[in-house]
Amino acid sequence: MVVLSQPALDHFSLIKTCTGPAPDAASAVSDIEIPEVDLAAAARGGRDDEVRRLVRACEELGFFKVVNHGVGTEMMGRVEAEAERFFKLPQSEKDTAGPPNPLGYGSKRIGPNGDIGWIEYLLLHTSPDVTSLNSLAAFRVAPNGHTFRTAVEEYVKAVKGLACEVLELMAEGLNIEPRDSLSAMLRDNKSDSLFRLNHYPPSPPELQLQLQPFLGGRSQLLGFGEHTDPQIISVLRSNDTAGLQVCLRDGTTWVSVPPDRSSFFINVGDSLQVFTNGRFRSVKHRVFADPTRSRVSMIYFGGPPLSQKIASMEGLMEEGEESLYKEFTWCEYKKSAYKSRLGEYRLGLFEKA
Ligand code: GA4
Repeated sequence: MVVLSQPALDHFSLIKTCTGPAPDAASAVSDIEIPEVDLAAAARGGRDDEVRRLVRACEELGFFKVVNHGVGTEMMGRVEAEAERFFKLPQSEKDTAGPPNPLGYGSKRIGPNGDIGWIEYLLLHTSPDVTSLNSLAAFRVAPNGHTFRTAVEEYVKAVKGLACEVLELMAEGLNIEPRDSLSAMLRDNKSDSLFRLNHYPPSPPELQLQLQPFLGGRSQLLGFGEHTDPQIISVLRSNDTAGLQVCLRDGTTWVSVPPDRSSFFINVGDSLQVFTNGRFRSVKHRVFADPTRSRVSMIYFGGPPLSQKIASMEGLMEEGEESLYKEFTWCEYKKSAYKSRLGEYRLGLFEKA
């Protein structure tokens, strides 16, 4: 029998939290197809079909996959490779780029309110004026700091362009004028957008053995607990390791998302739910770590400037339709999000009675 020392026991009680909900609390189903939007087809003449597909996906699931997007796979690979090199560094070196407050390097602790996951990550701001400040530590520690930083900058630029293209298709589908009403918030120099690199290490067999009583027959640790993203839109790309699950509108059925390293996955965020007065759904999602393989994901969170008013957009309200939400700014929502636990329904505080 393995006897755990005191630091190992502390570590163990922390990790016990990563066992997540009992497997029977919510059933994961994998036979539902993730909707797909083809950007090349949209550019070629199949625009109306793709726009319709996109709107339906945002209404029904708040999540879809984008294929034929034109972002170079080499560029994606470069960020992934540099991120892997960073995450392979000794813990003591990585720790000099943290703890996240909320930006920087983090391990196991997610956000400021006690959420734990089987994960380590780098969280960076993407605005031109602040990137240099908060990203410096991580890029200084990284073996190939300059290359890493350049790869991230190139990638973020490309993926921001993609997010804007998608937001413009959404505006078209919703008949919002002008077409750049949503994308302009990301293009704004003051846009409060983030970039996150996540590494979900495989869960070691010894640990799994110790955690068996808490895993309830499941072989996976919870990497990132269920939550919705507070921003407007999130653009995710991962390596070939599975783990991401999205929740259907019923709030209890989970769908496993088959990984696809050459495509992007789009999440509708809370702010977009409000802009569309609830028509588009902010999608609840979570990630399980794989027992044997590392998962690396990179996510761009497109957010508005801090002073931006988040309210239902005039153009898409039907006659007599009332706004479901009170008025608030992105700054107010962000502050409130950072006071919440990961899995909370954060928009609840801003709903009209
Ligand atoms: C979820 C989406 C993004 O990853 C994130 C997360 C943030 C963090 O990890 O610091 C939060 C989480 C996210 C929502 C509620 C708060 C803030 C952790 C947490 C408990 C970077 C974001 O913007 O909000």
